[in-house]
Amino acid sequence: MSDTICAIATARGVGAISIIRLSGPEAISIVAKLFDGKDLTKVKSHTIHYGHIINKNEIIDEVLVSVMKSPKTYTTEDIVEINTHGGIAPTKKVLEILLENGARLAEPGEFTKRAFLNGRIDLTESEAVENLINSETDLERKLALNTINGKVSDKIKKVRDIIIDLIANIEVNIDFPEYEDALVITKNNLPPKLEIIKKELETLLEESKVGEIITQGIKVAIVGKPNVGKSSLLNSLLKENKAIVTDIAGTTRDLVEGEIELKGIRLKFIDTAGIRKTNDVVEKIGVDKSLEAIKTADLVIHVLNNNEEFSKEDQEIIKNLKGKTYITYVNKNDLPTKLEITGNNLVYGNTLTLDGIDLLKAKIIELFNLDSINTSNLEMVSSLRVINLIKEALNAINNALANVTKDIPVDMLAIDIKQAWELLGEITGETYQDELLDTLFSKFCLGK
Ligand SMILES: Nc1nc2c(ncn2[C@@H]2O[C@H](COP(=O)(O)OP(=O)(O)OP(=O)(O)O)[C@@H](O)[C@H]2O)c(=O)[nH]1
Ligand SMILES: [Mg+2]
Repeated sequence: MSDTICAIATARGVGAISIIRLSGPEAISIVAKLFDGKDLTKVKSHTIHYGHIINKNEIIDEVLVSVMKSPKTYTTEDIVEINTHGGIAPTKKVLEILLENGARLAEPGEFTKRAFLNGRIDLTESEAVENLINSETDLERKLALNTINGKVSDKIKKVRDIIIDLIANIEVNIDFPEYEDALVITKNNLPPKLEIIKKELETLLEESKVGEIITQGIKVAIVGKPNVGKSSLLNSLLKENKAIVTDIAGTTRDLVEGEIELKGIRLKFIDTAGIRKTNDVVEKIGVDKSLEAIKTADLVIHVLNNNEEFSKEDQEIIKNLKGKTYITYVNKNDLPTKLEITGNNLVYGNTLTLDGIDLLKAKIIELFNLDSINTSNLEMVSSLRVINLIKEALNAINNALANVTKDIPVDMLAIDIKQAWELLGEITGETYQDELLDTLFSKFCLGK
C-alpha cells in the first residue's frame, strides 16, 4: 500500500463544507505543494491550518487543512483532510488537482480497507463502519457503534479461544502422549466440551435475531381479498394517503410500500393487490406479487371484512399463510358484524375512527418481543455474512458431536473442531480471501 489515495468524503451536492480526504505516504507532501499557508510538511500531527489551494498561480478555494500523521489515524497512514467550500465545482476542482499531483482516486471503502489491512480494526468492525453510516434508527446507530468498538468481535474471540484450547489439548495428547500434566481428551470428556461451544454459538445466533430486526427491520405484508380495506389500513398506519383507496374491488395492482418506526424498529409495510381468481392480465400479475410478498414477509397482516361472511377466498388465503407469523385483522368493525372467526392474534378495528391501530401495533410488539430489546446492551451479531459463518461453525461442531458416538478417533474429530475455529476466524478477518474483501468493501461509500 505504497500509493496515496484520495476521495471526496462528504455527500455530493451543495452544502457549506466538503471534505476531501487523502491517505498514504505522500498525503502531506502532495497537499503541501498546492497549499498557500503554513508549510504542511513541518506542522505537528493533528493540527488544522487555514490557507488557499493554489494551482498554477490560480486560487482554487479558501480552505482549512487537517494534518494527521501516522500511526494514530483512521487508516494508520498519514491522512490529510481538506475542508473546501461545499458544492460541486470547488470540490471537484480540488479533487482533480490532487489527482494530477500524484494521488489516486480511492475505491469505495478503501480507507476502511486500509484500516483493516493495517491491523487497526478487524473485519466485523469494518463492516459496522458502513452500517453506522447507513443507520437510520437510533438502535441501528447504537448497535453499529458497539460493533465498531469491538463488542461483537470480543464475543466471537471468546468462543474461538475456547475452541483453540480444546484443539491444543487434543494435539498435545497426540504429539506428546508422555506429557502427563495435559488433560487427556477422550470420547467421554469431549462431548461436554463440545456442548459448551455449541451452546455459545447457539446463544450468538439467538441474540442475532434481535440484531437482524434492528438492522433489517420487519417486513410486514398486508394481504386479503379485494376491497376489505388493505390500502386504507396501510394509509392509517403511515398516517398518509400513500395508496389509492376506492370502493372498486381490485384497486391496488402493484405493491405499495411505506415505513414507520415502532419501539425503534423499522416496520416495512407492503400493501398488496387483493387476492382473488381473475382473468384480468394486470390484476393477475398483482395477485402473484401478493403471494410472493407473503413468502418473503417476516409478518403477514391478513385483513378481513367484519361486514362480510367468511368465504372460500379467505380460506384460500389462509392456506398460503401456513408456517408464517400472521395477524388476522378484522376491518370495518364500524359496520354490522357478519363475520364469524376465532383464532390467535385476532385484532378488530376500522380505518374510519382508527380503532384497532394501536391494538395492531401492540400485537406486533408482542409477537416480536420488541419491548424486551435492551437498548443499553446492544452487542449482538447482525450481519448476514457473520450469521452464516456462525451457522456453518455450529454445523461443524454438531458434526463432531455426532461422530463422537461412531468409531472415529479423537484426532479425526479435531478436523471438524478446527474447521469451526477457522470459520469463526473469517468473521473477524483473522483468515480471509481477497475476494471477500473486494465484495465487502465495494459496498462502502466513496471516501470511507
Ligand atoms: N365502513 C368502512 N369502510 C372502509 C373501512 N376501511 C376501508 N373502507 C372502505 O372500503 C373500500 C375499499 O378500501 P381499500 O382500502 O381500497 O380496500 P383494499 O383492500 O385495498 O382493496 P383492493 O386494493 O381492491 O384489494 C373503500 O371504499 C374504503 O373507503 C372501514 O374500516 N370501515
Ligand atoms: Mg388496495
